[in-house]
Amino acid sequence: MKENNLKKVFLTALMPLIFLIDYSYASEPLPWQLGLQPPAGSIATMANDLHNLLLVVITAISLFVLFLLIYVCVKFRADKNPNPSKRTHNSVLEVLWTVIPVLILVVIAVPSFRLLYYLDKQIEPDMTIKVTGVQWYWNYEYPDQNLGFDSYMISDEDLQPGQKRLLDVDNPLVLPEGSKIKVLIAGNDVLHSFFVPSLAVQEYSVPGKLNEVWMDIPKGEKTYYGQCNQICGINHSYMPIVIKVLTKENYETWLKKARTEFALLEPLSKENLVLAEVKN
Ligand SMILES: [Cu+2]
Repeated sequence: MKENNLKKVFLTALMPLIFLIDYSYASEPLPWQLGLQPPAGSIATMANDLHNLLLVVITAISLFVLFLLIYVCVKFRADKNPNPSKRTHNSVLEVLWTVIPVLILVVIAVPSFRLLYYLDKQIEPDMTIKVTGVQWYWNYEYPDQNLGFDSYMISDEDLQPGQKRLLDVDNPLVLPEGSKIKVLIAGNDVLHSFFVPSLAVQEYSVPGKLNEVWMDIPKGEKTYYGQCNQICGINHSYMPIVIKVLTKENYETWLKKARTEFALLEPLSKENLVLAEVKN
């Protein structure tokens, strides 16, 4: 009995370690997860670095303000200061508390703008994908291949062993590894949002408007999970995003199969693509 308890304590103590091990490979949210999902690709790496910098800055500022408050409460408490000071200003202090925050903002602004312009820059894409948000699923189109399909979440009753509840879908978006993907995002009915945290990609899907973003897909076969993150109605939480990244060879094999399975009857309207060109 005692031994059993010891075993339990030992295993419980090991639990965080198990999460840590799992965490390093994850591209989806995990129980008890702390921090962001591990970054994949250049965009996510830059976003992660900025997040880590901000975390240091905000922690230092919070601790400093907390220290000042405690210091003031203790040093200038009423029973120690029967005749309170009548001082109204101190020039040196006023200059300091203006200049130092400005310097902090400049330090934050540099990597922040760098990331913003990196996201906005015109890339030479390896391929283009069109994503349409629909109540409540995603539609993916490959304009260059003239194929397209819907991607629905797998409901609880159809879930196979190993599939992730509320995250896995019937037809994931399949992409080749080590590629830059231009993503055109449209909306069919209401606002949705295409959000894949581990790739640091988020763009609104707006009816009547074509948004554009790009994804930097790193090398290696992996599945990235995301979700619609714009409240879009009753089944908002049931339209996950799954991006399955394959090696170039496996992607070609998939493409061959997809061409017969998901071929569009008529060529995809070039209207949207022309729109995107005009925007550029
Ligand atoms: Cu949605």
